[in-house]
Amino acid sequence: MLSQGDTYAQIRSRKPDFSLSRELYADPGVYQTDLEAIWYKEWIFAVPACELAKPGAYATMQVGAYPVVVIRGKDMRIRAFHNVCRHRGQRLCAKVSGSTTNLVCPYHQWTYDLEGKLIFARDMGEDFNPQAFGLKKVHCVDLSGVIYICLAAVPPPIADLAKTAMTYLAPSGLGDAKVAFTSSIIENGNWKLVIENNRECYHCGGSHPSLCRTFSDNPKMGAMDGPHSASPEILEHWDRCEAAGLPSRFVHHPAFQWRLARIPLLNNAESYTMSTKAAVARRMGTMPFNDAGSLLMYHYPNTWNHFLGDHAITFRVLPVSATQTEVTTTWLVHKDAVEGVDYDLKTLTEVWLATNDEDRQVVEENQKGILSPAYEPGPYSPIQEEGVIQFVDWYCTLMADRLAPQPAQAA
Ligand code: 3BY
Ligand code: FES
Ligand code: FE
Repeated sequence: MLSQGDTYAQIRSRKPDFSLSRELYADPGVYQTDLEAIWYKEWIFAVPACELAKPGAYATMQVGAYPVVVIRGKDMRIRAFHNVCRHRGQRLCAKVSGSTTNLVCPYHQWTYDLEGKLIFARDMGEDFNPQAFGLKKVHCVDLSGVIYICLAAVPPPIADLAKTAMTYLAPSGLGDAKVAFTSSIIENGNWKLVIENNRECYHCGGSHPSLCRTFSDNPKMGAMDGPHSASPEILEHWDRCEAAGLPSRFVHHPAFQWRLARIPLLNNAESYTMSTKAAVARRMGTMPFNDAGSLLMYHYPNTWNHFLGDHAITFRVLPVSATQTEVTTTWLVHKDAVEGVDYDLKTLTEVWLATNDEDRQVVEENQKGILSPAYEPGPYSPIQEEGVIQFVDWYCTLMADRLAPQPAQAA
């Protein structure tokens, strides 16, 4: 098991533009360091806001060692708390999601309101001060319809992403959306292999027959160089969309922690369906035409998203162990769209359910090969895997910064 110092040494000695060492993808000590240096410090995508439609609606998630509950208050604000009772530490909500008027601990029924205030604790004596035992808060922001949480005491800046999300996501109508379907799977692979796999389409032709009906595997769809340097078809798409009021141009964080861009689908496809036509008749937001493509948004370490004219899909990645990762996919449609009338659930979900399963298989086989003593890091394709190079660079730079030995303080 690698210490933080050993992990730092592995990061420092990695060969640029090559895949990482086996330890960085599999060692339990590295996994622990990933949790502490990244997962407990960065903003993490939690849920689409519309999943918590009414006051009292909640969703739980596990970020490393931390159980978290995200809940909508009576004031309609969404907040996040450590999902841990302040009495003797029971996990408060065991369910993945639900709805409640107050958060009642199942052990001795200490009761918290939706703002986390302790409002009932039986027989605690005269001196007991309930105000001192409210739920512990977790930072929580609503980025124009997607909820992010951060476990750090002082979270990293999010203002730039919040501003970009406000303009880019507005036409997608997330404020008037509802959840049509959720799928949660465990992939037997390290979280970094899951993200790496998502950041390239080198594997798409060989793995994703149904996605490839509508999603171009042109590497420039996933990793553009800038707002003016994409391929001609993308530039043309941006011009057309922006003329119609849809922010579309490639925009990214300076170290590529996040990126948004609206890409065209193949042959003017409308949606990720087998037929290439829209899956949902009741459209979302204010998209001016059916073939506006997909607004791609990723944010490291844990999400990628597709926002289309007829539906949206969010993906949430959470690490479970050094070699296990949970991937939760949520399909959103207009809140007034009626299943069986405006959309058929199979038509809506089949392409990405298949794609996720195909990605699970490649990630699992990737992990198995990496576990072999014969594995050695191999070169990424500069043409096809620019997005992977960007992700691995982001990861290594951040880890190196956070793990660097601190200079000794002068006495
Ligand atoms: O979800 C994405 O962003 C796509 C789909 C397949 C690979 N990736 C670039
Ligand atoms: Fe929650 Fe006792 S542990 S009420
Ligand atoms: Fe894939």
